[in-house]
Amino acid sequence: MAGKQITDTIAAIATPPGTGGVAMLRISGPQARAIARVLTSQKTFKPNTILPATIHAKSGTELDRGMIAFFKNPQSYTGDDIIEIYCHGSYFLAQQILGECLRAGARLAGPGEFTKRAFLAGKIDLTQVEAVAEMIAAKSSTAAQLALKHLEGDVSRAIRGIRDTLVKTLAEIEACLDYPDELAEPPRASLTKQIQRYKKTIVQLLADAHAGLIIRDGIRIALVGKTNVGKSSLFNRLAKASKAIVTDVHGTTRDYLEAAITIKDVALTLVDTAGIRDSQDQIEIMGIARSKEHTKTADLVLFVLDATTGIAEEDKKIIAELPPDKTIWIINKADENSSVANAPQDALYVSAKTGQGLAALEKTILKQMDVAKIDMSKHIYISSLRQKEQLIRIQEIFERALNSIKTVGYIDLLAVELKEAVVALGEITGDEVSEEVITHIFSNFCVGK
Ligand SMILES: Nc1nc2c(ncn2[C@@H]2O[C@H](COP(=O)(O)OP(=O)(O)OP(=O)(O)O)[C@@H](O)[C@H]2O)c(=O)[nH]1
Ligand SMILES: [Mg+2]
Repeated sequence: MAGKQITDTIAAIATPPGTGGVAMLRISGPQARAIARVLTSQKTFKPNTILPATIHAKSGTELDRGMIAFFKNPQSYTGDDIIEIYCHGSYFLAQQILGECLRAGARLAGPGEFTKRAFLAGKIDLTQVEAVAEMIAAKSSTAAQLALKHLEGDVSRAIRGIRDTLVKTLAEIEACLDYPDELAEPPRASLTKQIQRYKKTIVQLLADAHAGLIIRDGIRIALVGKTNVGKSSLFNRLAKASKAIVTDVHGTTRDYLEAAITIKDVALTLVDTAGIRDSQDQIEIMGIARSKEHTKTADLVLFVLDATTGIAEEDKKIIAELPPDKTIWIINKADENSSVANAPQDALYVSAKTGQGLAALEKTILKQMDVAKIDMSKHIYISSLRQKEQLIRIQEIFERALNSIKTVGYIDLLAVELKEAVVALGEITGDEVSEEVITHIFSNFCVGK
């Protein structure tokens, strides 16, 4: 896939739409410098140097005074010549300059096309391509840190390590198949050991992928319970904002509200829902239906009880519909009563009013999310569904290979299976990948990256 000759020059605005201090346009390809000469006062360019420049239209009309930078091939992001133009942060102005770039011979870049060129030039592999998208979309500092690990190639190193040795083993096996009389088959015991070791690495990567995906995407946590227990008060506390209306009137919350929050740098979405009770009010009934829907679809349910009422009949009806493996019991208003009969041992006593117990609640949430023990220095947390699915396939291939070793004449079967594993591993890093997969990955990118 790498090493394709690039002949056309692409251009795009790299900064987001809207108004900002500065906007940046990027031009990549053999014509980059020629286009910059047409549109700016700079005629010569020193690599890796930013220079002041007057930016003008092809007609000569001055558009802005900005800066221009040049990155010479192959030491640039894409591997081609790159020109970056920095102008004042009016999106209108940036679009006008982009129009001039196109008039001067550039083509509008597609989504992620700069990164695609970097991949095709062999500058980065496919896991790093995905890491670029992950970095741009990071919703918390932990997510950004994880993306950086992937960008630095921790996934690639692990996968390539397995693939490289597997290629050697495969070569040994194939040599035996070609010269059965001269070469002895590699002993079953050592083959078994090797594949078992690789399988273990894959199983570990899959086990940690759960936490990786949570770090990347966060989870949805719904506050659920009967009316007036303090769901909205807790929601406001955790969101550190007075978003939801709080009153002592039962049925205050009618619709659901969402807040993007972070707990210890892990991003999540908190959902406040309408209190569940028997109601005749048409609007409230619709709100309650939504609460029940959230109970089902949330990744985690915070079931809120009122310490001053204890477990009432209304609570019992809600309890019957709670998903037991993803529910945390919370007894709110613990400032008024710190013991509720028949509550589970692990129920958390909190107070939205005083803040009591909220630190413990945050800790429990992280524990339940499986991210309490994250250690990026020791583990690799894959956070791409594509990579995860591929790993599941590889695990299955290794399982088949381990069974094959036990059969008579195992060597032929093993050659086929190891070949399959080498290809599947190569698909993760992009060493072997179809155009279809590449198109799919880049379709999720933004233009200008
Ligand atoms: N003492 C005490 N009162 C609280 C606490 N949390 C909430 N309240 C009070 O309980 C009442 C109901 O609070 P909300 O947050 O509106 O309760 P809710 O569960 O969202 O109620 P609905 O929206 O009607 O379902 C308000 O008067 C709050 O001030 C708490 O921790 N301690
Ligand atoms: Mg409420």
